[in-house]
Order: sequence, then C-alpha cells, then structure tokens
Amino acid sequence: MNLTRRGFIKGAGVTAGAMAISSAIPLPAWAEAPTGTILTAGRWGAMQVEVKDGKVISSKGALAKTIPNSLQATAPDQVHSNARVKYPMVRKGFLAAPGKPDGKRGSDEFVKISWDDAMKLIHEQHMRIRKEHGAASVFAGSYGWRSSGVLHKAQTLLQRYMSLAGGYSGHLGDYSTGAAQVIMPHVVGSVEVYEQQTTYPVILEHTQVVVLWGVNPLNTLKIAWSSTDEQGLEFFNQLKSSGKTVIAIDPMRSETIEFFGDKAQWLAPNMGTDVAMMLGIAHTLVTKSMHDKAFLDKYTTGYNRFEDYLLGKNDKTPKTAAWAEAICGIPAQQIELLAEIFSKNRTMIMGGWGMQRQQYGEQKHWMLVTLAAMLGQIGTEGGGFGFSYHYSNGGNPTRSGGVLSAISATVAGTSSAGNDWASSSAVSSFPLARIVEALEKPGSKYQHNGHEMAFPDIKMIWWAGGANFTHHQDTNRLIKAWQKPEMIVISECYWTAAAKHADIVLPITTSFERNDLTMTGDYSNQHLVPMKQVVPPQFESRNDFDVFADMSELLKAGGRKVYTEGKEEMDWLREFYDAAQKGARAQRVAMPLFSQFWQDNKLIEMRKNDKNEKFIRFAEFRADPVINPLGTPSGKIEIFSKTIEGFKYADCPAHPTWLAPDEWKGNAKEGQLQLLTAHPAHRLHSQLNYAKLREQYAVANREPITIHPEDAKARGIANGDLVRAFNSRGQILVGAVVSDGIKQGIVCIHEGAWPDLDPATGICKNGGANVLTLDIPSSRLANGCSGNTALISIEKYTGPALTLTAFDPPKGESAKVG
Ligand SMILES: Nc1nc2c(c(=O)[nH]1)N[C@H]1C(S)=C(S)[C@@H](COP(=O)(O)OP(=O)(O)OC[C@H]3O[C@@H](n4cnc5c(=O)[nH]c(N)nc54)[C@H](O)[C@@H]3O)O[C@H]1N2
Ligand SMILES: Nc1nc2c(c(=O)[nH]1)N[C@H]1C(S)=C(S)[C@@H](COP(=O)(O)OP(=O)(O)OC[C@H]3O[C@@H](n4cnc5c(=O)[nH]c(N)nc54)[C@H](O)[C@@H]3O)O[C@H]1N2
Ligand SMILES: [Mo]
Repeated sequence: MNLTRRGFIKGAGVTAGAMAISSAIPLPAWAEAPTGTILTAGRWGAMQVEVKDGKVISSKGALAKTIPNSLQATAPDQVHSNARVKYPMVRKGFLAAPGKPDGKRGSDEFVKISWDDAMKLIHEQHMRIRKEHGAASVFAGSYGWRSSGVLHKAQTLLQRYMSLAGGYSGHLGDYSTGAAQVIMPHVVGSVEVYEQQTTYPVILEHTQVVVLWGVNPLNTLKIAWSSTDEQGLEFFNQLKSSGKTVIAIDPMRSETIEFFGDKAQWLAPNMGTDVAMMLGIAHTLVTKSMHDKAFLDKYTTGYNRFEDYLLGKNDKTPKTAAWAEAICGIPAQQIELLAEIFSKNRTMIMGGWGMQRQQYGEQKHWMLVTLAAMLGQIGTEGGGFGFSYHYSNGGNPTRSGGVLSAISATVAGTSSAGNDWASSSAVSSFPLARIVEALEKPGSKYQHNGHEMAFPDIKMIWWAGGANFTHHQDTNRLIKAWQKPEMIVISECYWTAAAKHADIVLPITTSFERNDLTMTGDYSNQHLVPMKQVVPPQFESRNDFDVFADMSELLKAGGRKVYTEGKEEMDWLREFYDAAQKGARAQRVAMPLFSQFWQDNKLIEMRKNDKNEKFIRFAEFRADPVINPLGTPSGKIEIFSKTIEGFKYADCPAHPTWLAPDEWKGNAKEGQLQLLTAHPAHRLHSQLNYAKLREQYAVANREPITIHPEDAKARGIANGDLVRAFNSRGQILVGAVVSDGIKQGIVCIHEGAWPDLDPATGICKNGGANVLTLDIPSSRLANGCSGNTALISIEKYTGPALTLTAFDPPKGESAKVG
C-alpha cells in the first residue's frame, strides 16, 4: 500500500479517562425495521440501496453510466448471505487449552462464545505472547481489500489497537504491484502504478495509437480503492468509437478485447514473455534508426549499456524480432510492424499489472518504460506510457474541492512521554508476499531492495479485512505454515477459508450496517459520498472500530477513550467532513453543513479544474529536466541503474533483461499448460464469490477454467465438463469453458475462488487458483508475489462426486439467532 491508498489525519491531543467496556450487543440503530431507499457506496461505486422491513431487497448504481456494473446489484447477498459469520466462534481445541491448543486449524470444530468471553480470551493470550516473545512476534500486517470508508478501515483499526498494545510486525508492499512499485522508483523516481496519468481527455484529443499491454480495464475499472467514479469505463467507451488504432497484447481475449471487437487488434503472446517481445520491437527500432536518440541523450542514462545487450555485443545474441518470435510466439513481421506503428504515431502504451505479478516481474515494467523512452514520447500530449489507466480511473482529472481524511494507524498525539504506552507502531516489517517463508524460517535472513533483513518469529496473527487464504500463493504450503503460530484471530463478515483456519473468529458488520464516508476516484476525488447505514448489524456482528476500542480498554483502564480519542462514529465522520469542507472553501467550492449533507443523503460532486483536465504526466520533466529532475540518482530515466548494479542480484540485473522463469512454456513437461490467474469480472478477488452473480460464471457449479479448443481436444475435455487441474503443489476442480479466446498452451482460472479442500482427497472443490501457483518472490529486489507463474496439468474429472462446501458455515453455528 502506498500513500495514495491511505488517508492520514493529525488529530488533537488525547486524554485518558475511565470508560466501561461495552459488553452488550449493540442495539439496532432504529426502533422500527427500516424501509426506503438509501444512498451509500462500496468499492464498486455509489449505490442506491432499497430496504424493506429491515431487509435489503435490491441495490443499483447511483451514477449515470453507459456500461453496467454487475457488482452494484449485490447488496442483498452481501448483507443476508448464509456465509455470514453470525457469532463469535472459537476452535474447540483452542478453547480447551488456549496456551497449548490441541486439534488442528482448519479441521477442528468451532463453538460459539459471547463477545466478552471472546475478547477476554484474545486479550489474555495476546498479553502472554507479547510478554514472552515481544512485539515483533505479533503480526498485524493484515493485508486486504476490506470495505470502502474512511473510518471503518479494518486493517488500520487493527494496527491502531496494536500500536497501543506496544507495536507489531507489519508488512511492506502489496500483492497488486509488488514488483513494479519497487523497481519504478529506481527507474523514474516514483511508483507510477498509483499515480495520476496523462488524462483521458488528453488521450482522446491527441493520441493516435493506444496500446493495451496486458490491461483489462473493462473488468478492473469496476472498482476503485476508495470507490469508483466510473469515468474510466466511459473513457474506454469513447475510445472505442473514436476511430483511433487500439492494439491489445494479452494471452487472453479479455473482457476489454471482447468489448472493442473489430475496433481493436488482438495479439496473444505466450505468458510471461513480454520482455522478449518488447526487446524485439526495440531491436527493430535501432536497426531501422527509428529510435529517438535526442530523447535518449537528454532524458535518460545508461542507454548505451542496454543497447549493447540489445544488439548482443557481449552475449552474441542480438534480440532481433526473429529471436523474440521464438520466445513470445508473435511473428517477427508483426513485431517489426509494431515498431513502425509505435514510432510513426503518437502512441500511449498502457501497461497492466498481471504481467509483473510473476517471477522477474520487475523486468516487464522496466522494459516497457525503456521502450517508451526509445520512442521519445514521454511527457508529450498523449504519448509515452502509463501504469494506472486500468486502475481506479487513473486518467480522470483531479477535481477542485474537498478531500476526506481518514482514521490513522496511530493515535494522534501519543508520542508525548506521558503516554508512551500508546506511542509505538510497526516494530518490524517484511515484504508481504514472503509471509509463508517468514513462518517457515523465523529469524532467517533475506535480501530486499539492497538491504539484508531478517524475518520476525511470528507467534500471533490477527487478520482484519483480508482474505489471505485466497490471495496467497501455494495454498497447501500456507496451510502447513499456518499451524505454527500460537494464536490466530480473524475479524470477518463471512466464513472464508481464512476464517475456517483461524482459532477465534469475530463477526464484523458489512458497510451496509454502519455509517461512513468515502470519495469516488482515488485520483479524481470527484464525489464525496455519504455511506449511510441501511440496516442494523446482522446477528451479533459488530464494527471493527468498536471491537478494537473495547480491546483497548482491556489493555488499560481508559484505553477505549484513548483509542477513540473520545469520539464515536458520527463524531469522527463530522470531523472528517468538516476538514474536507474547510479545504473546499479554500478552493472556493461550497459544501453544505454536515448535518444538512447527512440528512439530504446526496453525494456532492466537486468542481472540474481546467488545468487538471489537461494534465500530462512527465510534462515538466520534458520541459526542463535540469529544473525538474526525476527522483532517481541521476535525475533522469535510468535504463541502466548503478544502484541496482550494486545489489549484484542475478534475478534483477542492472538493465531490463529477458530472464526465463522457473515455470513457463519453455520448460513445460509434456502436457503441461501455463496458468493465468487474471482478476475476475464478477467479484473483487474473493469478495462476492458466494453471491447469486456466481450463477452467471460458474460451470458445473465450479469456478471456470478457460481452455483452448486444441488443448481441450487433446485431453478429451468438452465445454461444461468437470476438470481436475493439478501439479505437484495441489489439485482443484474446475468447470471447462472451451474457447479460442485464449492462446494455446495457456489456461485461465481467475484468482479469488474460496479454497474448499476436501479432507479425503485434498482436492479444492471450488477451484482456488492459488492451490496451484508458485510461492516464490518476483526477485530479491522487490519480493513481489508470482501468482501468474505456474505450470499445471488438466484432465477430465472422473472421480467421486464432491459436494461444494465453500460457502457453508462450519458445524456448530446454527442459522437461528440464539
Ligand atoms: N494467483 C493470484 N493471486 C492473487 C492475485 C492474482 O492476480 N493472482 N492478485 C493479488 C492481488 S492484486 C490482491 S490485491 C490480493 C487480494 O486479496 P484480498 O484483498 O485479501 O482479497 P479480498 O477478497 O478483497 O479480501 C477482503 C476480505 O475482507 C473482508 N472484509 C470486507 N469488509 C470488511 C470489514 O469491514 N471488516 C473486516 N474485518 N473484514 C472485511 C471480506 O469479507 C474479504 O474476506 O490477491 C492477490 N492474489
Ligand atoms: N472486477 C474486478 N476489478 C478489479 C479487481 C477484481 O478482482 N475484480 N482487482 C483489483 C485489484 S486489487 C488490482 S491489483 C487490479 C489488477 O489489475 P491487473 O493486474 O492489471 O489485472 P489482471 O487481471 O491480473 O491482468 C490484466 C491483464 O493482463 C493479462 N496478462 C496476465 N499475464 C500476462 C502476461 O504475461 N503478458 C501479457 N501481455 N498480459 C498478461 C491478463 O490476461 C489480463 O487480461 O484490478 C483491480 N480491479
Ligand atoms: Mo491488487
């Protein structure tokens, strides 16, 4: 996570005071069951939610749009799913002997306990572990896409509590852009992946060729980290009818490529071979003298070292188009044609992130920037490259007006000596995707971005707002490592696989059961939206905020007040709103008083900013690289990095390099296929897997696998068949979609299906892709995840019928309120 994904607030000083821990279940917010239509929001946008007699009956998007968003209709399922965690639950073997638990995580039964008992149990064991093993033994990195909102931020609220408790082990980086966000600062001095792009209006006006290099915006723009402003999809719709040349480079005919139809050219390279393909284009540019030498001289450093490699001066292998063809599978003539098209037109290369979620993922984005530099269009109107056109509407111009702040992971003002028990934050952090290795080899040393670091010895884990059993690679290895800590607590709304593998499970409200605020657009800040509670908390669920506030009271009398700074839900929201209002006033944008805004239950649209509409990324650098240098050591684009050379990493050389991954087409054994784990259209990762929407994509009641007709035929698999996909790491059941929309030799299983392992056979009955993926770092530079690196085999499934249990609550939780 980086700063643009987080809010930060500096609040007033704190006074500790006595406050009783609230033991009662929170009362419904209404005396009578609510009925009506209420405006609220989720990651998938502002929504009107219809409620009748206390039940959510429908929901739909609140902003006008031309492309529908399937996720916006899911509120009834989200609130009323049978997969909801209804009560605090404890694993039987853990409850029997909390200090020395028996039974096994993941197969033991759960028993219901009261909130007070659950919190007391956690508190006692937490204090014991902390005392015996220190703050670093408590992992609260807790990565994940918890619901939208500036107050009810699960991970932040957990860390706020852990800070008061004396610190914790946190994480570095994320699963999204793990590789790119570490290499990009070496190359262009900024993370790039979470930054405002040259705007959509500028692209529509000036760009002649749009290259969609491994991007699927029709799918990924359905959501945003805050809440989608929905302008990105409108842009792609306009792009489609603009008559501009659109070239999509993707091993799969994605939703976006389907959407463009004959208005786009689809090129399908082998997975993970993009660096080779780009080198082939680069080589063509040089041999035909189409590269921009003046740009390279003025704005980059180290190009000559790279060119030696490109031309094969040292390794005797010129990276020609023909050389590239043998690796990426795109005909040399097409590669040469691309070089010509790119260099003769105003070209914007939009790069996605799936290709960097691989072993050596760093090289992809580095090479893409290098290619763009050779074309010499970086910083021009509509030319260059961009890594966030497909994410959070990165090309929507920033508006003028109010911007919300958010609750922070540390209590404000607690660094003063009088309150030092409340002042610490993360005491150690490790790259997030290395968590299993940390559990397997506590204390062991590893390299990260030029530093030698050591893993903490984790004894306790508290996860809030993430689904790590779905998001992490090599599930079976994870399950084994997960047995090691002494206590695992999870705060969840649903019985995910992670919840089923915890010791204590706390039922948390969905965003429809509490009040919050959000902005739309991570970059645009286009609207400020009230996230008004629509129904009372379901069953015994509570807000993360209240849970951690109560846990803080157990830390020390008066701790609740320290945690909350004496403010309850609506006090915080009013404060965040008032600060936004003040900021808006400074920009001469009027916002109503909070009370009026809340009562109106309407979103506020911020004012367009003419200057921002024309924003061009790197324009200032291009205008004067001496006055406006980049944040790299040389101030220029680094095509060869002396810093990285100094690290001496064979897995991340000092200039963009083609490196063959451990598992890919080039070393596949007979019958093996490469696995693509693209992001799902009708989910946000694992979120909504239980929803009715699943009926639209499930095949034979399983997660679909897309297979090329030739690959299916060779294995006697027909459309709709049950398929077993497997490798040495595990096996899963999926439903066959036979389609020419994928490159032969590759199959796609979308990430995010909830692991559902059959105890007898070990087969994941719900097609969890990560059961098959490789848990290795992208490289020692970034330690990103490699979720898109794996070889698998497939066959028609002929074993015994296996009933899907992914969405069933565990035994011991009755559906009745009791
Ligand atoms: N193979 C492979 N693996 C991947 C990827 C890939 O492309 N391929 N993609 C990776 C990427 S980019 C990412 S970002 C990760 C995503 O991984 P996650 O972000 O962990 O996935 P989500 O399914 O969004 O999990 C969010 C969880 O938070 C819970 N939740 C929602 N609201 C609240 C709340 O208010 N409080 C609490 N306590 N919980 C709440 C939800 O029920 C859900 O279980 O997956 C990664 N894994
Ligand atoms: N609906 C929906 N939207 C989402 C998400 C979601 O789960 N659902 N997740 C959100 C999150 S957290 C993130 S990080 C972003 C993810 O955004 P991305 O990482 O960009 O999304 P992916 O689907 O992993 O990959 C994008 C495209 O790259 C292609 N691709 C994969 N490997 C390669 C390769 O080696 N070469 C080439 N050329 N192409 C390749 C895939 O086929 C896919 O079409 O999306 C966000 N938006
Ligand atoms: Mo992500």
